[in-house]
Amino acid sequence: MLDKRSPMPMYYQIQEDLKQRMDSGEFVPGTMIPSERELSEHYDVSRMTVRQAMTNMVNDGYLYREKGKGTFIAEQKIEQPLQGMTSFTEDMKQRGMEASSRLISFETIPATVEIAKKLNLDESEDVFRVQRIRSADQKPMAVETTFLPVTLLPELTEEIVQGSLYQYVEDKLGLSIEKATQMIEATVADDHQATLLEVPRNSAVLMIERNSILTDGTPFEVVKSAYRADRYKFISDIYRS
Ligand code: 16G
Repeated sequence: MLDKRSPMPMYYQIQEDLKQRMDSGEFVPGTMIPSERELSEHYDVSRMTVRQAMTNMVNDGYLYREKGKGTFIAEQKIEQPLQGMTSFTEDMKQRGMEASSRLISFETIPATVEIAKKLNLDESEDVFRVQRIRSADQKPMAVETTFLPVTLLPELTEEIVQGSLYQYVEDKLGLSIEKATQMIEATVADDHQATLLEVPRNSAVLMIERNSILTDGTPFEVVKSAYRADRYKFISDIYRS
């Protein structure tokens, strides 16, 4: 089973074996994995070694523990490429998942100094502030707070933002979205975010801010999103030129 002469540590080989069994479909999300004792017998290693492998896999989000019950296979994380400027609706569709939005708030507010600067507006000019929970197959993935200039999208309604914002901007308004600057930061969910994302308070979340502009250079959105770190990982190809 494990190669005891390999320079790869035993715990690492166990992790790889368990991941392979997850990929092959032997262990589906929600399945309880065998106990530490059973695994140590199965792999013929100490319980300490099994524990090390389990702890690493819990920390990496492959497994989760439930107090008094056991250790279970977690949902595989969504791998989100960082290259293309796609919308949440498009991302989910591409994966064969159904995107949905639950509107938390929709209001018109005077732009703060920060938002005015980013949207190239005068201070106190009106902006829409839209807060949505973005879900994939009915499971919450992110809480998204979007700021949009009222002058650019004067007819925006609550109904529109329950569908795809990018589809509305491009297909209905005929505007052309060019690019965005995106920042990713690690934080923990505050009480409000934790409730909306259905995770325990202080769970890891990835805060992503996207500042987007149209082809004529007009900034059209500032979006601050909190993504569940247990459900998402971001990948990019990089080149050494
Ligand atoms: C993504 C974008 C967000 C954009 C939204 C539009 C990130 C971090 N954010 O969630 O900036 O407003 O897509 O999605 O990728 P929609 O067209 O489905 O409303």
